[in-house]
Amino acid sequence: MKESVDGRTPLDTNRLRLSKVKSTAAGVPAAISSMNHGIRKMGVTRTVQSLLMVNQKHGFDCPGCAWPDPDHRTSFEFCENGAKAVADEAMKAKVNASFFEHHSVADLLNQSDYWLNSQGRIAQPMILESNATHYTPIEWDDAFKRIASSIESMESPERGVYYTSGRTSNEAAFLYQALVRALGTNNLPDCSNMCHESSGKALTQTIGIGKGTVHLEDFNHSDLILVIGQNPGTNHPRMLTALRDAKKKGAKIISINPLPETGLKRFKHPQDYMTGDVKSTQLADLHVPVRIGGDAALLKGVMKQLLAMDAIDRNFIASKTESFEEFESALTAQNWQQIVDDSGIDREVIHEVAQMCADSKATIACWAMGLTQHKNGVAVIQEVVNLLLLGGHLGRPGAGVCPVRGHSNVQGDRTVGIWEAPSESFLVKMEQGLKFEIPRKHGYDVVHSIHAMEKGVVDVLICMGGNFLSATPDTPRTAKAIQNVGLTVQISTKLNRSHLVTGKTAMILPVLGRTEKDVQSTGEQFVTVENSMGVVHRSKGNLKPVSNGLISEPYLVARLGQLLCPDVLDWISCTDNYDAIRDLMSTSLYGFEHYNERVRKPSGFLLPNPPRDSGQFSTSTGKALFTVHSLPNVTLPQDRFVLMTIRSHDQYNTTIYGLHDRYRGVHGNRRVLFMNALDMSQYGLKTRDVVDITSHFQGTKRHSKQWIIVPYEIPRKNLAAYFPEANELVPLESTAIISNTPTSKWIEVTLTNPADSLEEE
Ligand SMILES: Nc1nc2c(c(=O)[nH]1)N[C@H]1C(S)=C(S)[C@@H](COP(=O)(O)OP(=O)(O)OC[C@H]3O[C@@H](n4cnc5c(=O)[nH]c(N)nc54)[C@H](O)[C@@H]3O)O[C@H]1N2
Ligand SMILES: Nc1nc2c(c(=O)[nH]1)N[C@H]1C(S)=C(S)[C@@H](COP(=O)(O)OP(=O)(O)OC[C@H]3O[C@@H](n4cnc5c(=O)[nH]c(N)nc54)[C@H](O)[C@@H]3O)O[C@H]1N2
Ligand SMILES: [Mo]
Repeated sequence: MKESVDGRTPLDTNRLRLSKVKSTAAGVPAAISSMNHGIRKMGVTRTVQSLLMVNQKHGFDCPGCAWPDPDHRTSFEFCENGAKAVADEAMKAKVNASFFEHHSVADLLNQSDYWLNSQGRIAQPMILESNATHYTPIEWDDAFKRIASSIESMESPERGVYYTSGRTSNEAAFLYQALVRALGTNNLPDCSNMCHESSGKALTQTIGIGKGTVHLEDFNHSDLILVIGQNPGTNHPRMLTALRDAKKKGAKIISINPLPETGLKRFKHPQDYMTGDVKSTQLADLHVPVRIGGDAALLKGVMKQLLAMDAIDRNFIASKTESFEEFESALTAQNWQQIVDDSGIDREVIHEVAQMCADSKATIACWAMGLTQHKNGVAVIQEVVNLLLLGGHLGRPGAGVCPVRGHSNVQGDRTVGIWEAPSESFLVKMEQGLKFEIPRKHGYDVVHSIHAMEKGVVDVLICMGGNFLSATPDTPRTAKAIQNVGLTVQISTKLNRSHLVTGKTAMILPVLGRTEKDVQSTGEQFVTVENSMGVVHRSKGNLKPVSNGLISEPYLVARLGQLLCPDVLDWISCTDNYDAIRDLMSTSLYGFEHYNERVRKPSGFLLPNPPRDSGQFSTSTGKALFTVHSLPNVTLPQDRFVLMTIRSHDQYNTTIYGLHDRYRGVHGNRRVLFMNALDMSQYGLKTRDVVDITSHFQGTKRHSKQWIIVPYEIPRKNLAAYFPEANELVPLESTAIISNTPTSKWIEVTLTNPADSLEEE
């Protein structure tokens, strides 16, 4: 079992090719790569048809990431990796009854994640009966009846768990949470629990809203942009355009990252070649190679220096914030040596950062998983808030916090109710709209759900998208936990490992993707999504669905609702015309008044955001809060390293598009372990040596075999490997304080070479 749950690619060291790390992102290779992916997977016509509609006002929202669209759009409003996401969704539907007839689940488990995804779209609903070796077809009606009867026979509603991944539209997510709450539980874990949960928690406590406060236009008015723990060249390529434009208007950029990520060095917009402009733009003015987990120390250093220089906005602090005195005295007591040791950054560089902060009248701080997936994820983000508060950089044009979201609608899903720990005021409003009583007890998040499955107290797991098994930590253990569940249902577009490691009975229910036409009884529908900056807008697919066997996510939820709780909503007429769902959202959600009307504006509308709109903070005192946190313990025992799990350029989370990581110069193999060359020489390791990794957490060990060493510019004692292959090393109990996010960027490990470990056994 252990060998087959981790999605490994075959360890063939000969297939690994190493090339020079790229210094410029995008450019011609990116344009070629996106066209090639498209044409190979969906043919020329669909490539042109689909790519010209990505992120257009009347087109569909790119399923790639949550980066917003500019008001004045070109006809190429997509990036290389967005194009890959589109091509991947628009692939032919070949995963059908005959596919499953030819491949048993056991056979499929021996295939890599890359192979599974490349088989094409799932064409029809399938069921894996208890003890069966193969999936067999099931009619939609029967599938709904079987699910409803499993849910109805549960002893209590809490024995059902309902996961959501962040591609789900607002309409589908809203109906889904209504159904789950009507069933009597708040068990609504989502991918956000593993992603920006730390950001939401950190910001709600300090500035009164769990979202970013900047708009795309702010980038054009900023003096300084900090990009912390984020790799936009790969994960948010369109952000590079915003950074380039900001640069042209005079902004400075600082990148804070253990790795010198290519996208932050130089950037070339592929479109510029058409206008004869061949120059690339240098992006980061300063790269600060902080140690993994060293950001809190670094930020404290910068703030200590700003205090020493008296480069702070005392008016803002006095009128808009509280708890500054406690903050100031704690920072004064913090010693410099620990700051330098823990961050791995010299005082001169810290001064340089502080000077750039002091010179800026408008600073934006962007971040992503490099901050959130740490034990102190919430605290370190609150240090970012402290830094901005010191200079008054909230509620001012060109300034603010910018957590850069991942999945294209992860922020919207939370706004409309995918939330396992909803606030009282949120539920009161929801009850006003839905007109039924909602339970108050908080539900399971992702990690709690796995614990519950492990304990055997979950009968039904339904996943609205995503890949629960591979995205979550501790893979072999999570696999076992899932196998305790009675029925697991995956609502999916593409084949993944969660279809193969299942509950006693399992179903795959295939749905329409973002790019496809959604026709209901009253005609073609559109859905709505919210981007990373709180803009809500329409998304409408234009491609012919890849199979007649597909239904839409909202309709799927409505069919279940009709069977399980027909009295609470008129489920089916809601989905005849999605305007009815949106009318319901208008009365059930704050800020959604006249939703149908406002969302029809070509660029959508902005949700309320008090810090941005009026410089107000909706905290209990109406002021933004300075917070004090002690530094996390980042000292490593001798011979231990810290491992971060990161994304390659050819993947979308657990979906592996290819085996290359072009910018980092790694080709043909994903089982690589990036290591500092000095550490390699200290431990007698050479390039392409193969090692086994053991992670250590509170006396427990987890093992992962066969990783190929690749020398890389990474701080000493720091290592990096790709997610999801490395997830078997992430301990389920190792989570962030308050947000409970798995610490996927801080895994303490030792390395052994396979020959030694054989001797040990
Ligand atoms: N093409 C593509 N686009 C995507 C995704 C994808 O998989 N593929 N995933 C989407 C999703 S869901 C998300 S959440 C985002 C993720 O976007 P990112 O957060 O950019 O993704 P990661 O690869 O996890 O990269 C984290 C970065 O943090 C750095 N880092 C790690 N530890 C630390 C630390 O302790 N301190 C600092 N300062 N830096 C650190 C790493 O070197 C790396 O550059 O991207 C979204 N967009
Ligand atoms: N070690 C480690 N673990 C991590 C991370 C990390 O950095 N390191 N990152 C975490 C983060 S930030 C996130 S967001 C999670 C991601 O966790 P998930 O969101 O659960 O995972 P994805 O890989 O994005 O899900 C891919 C699957 O979604 C389905 N899918 C795609 N589009 C659609 C659609 O339109 N509708 C439906 N119904 N299904 C669709 C396809 O079947 C595809 O196989 O992983 C987390 N796990
Ligand atoms: Mo994410």
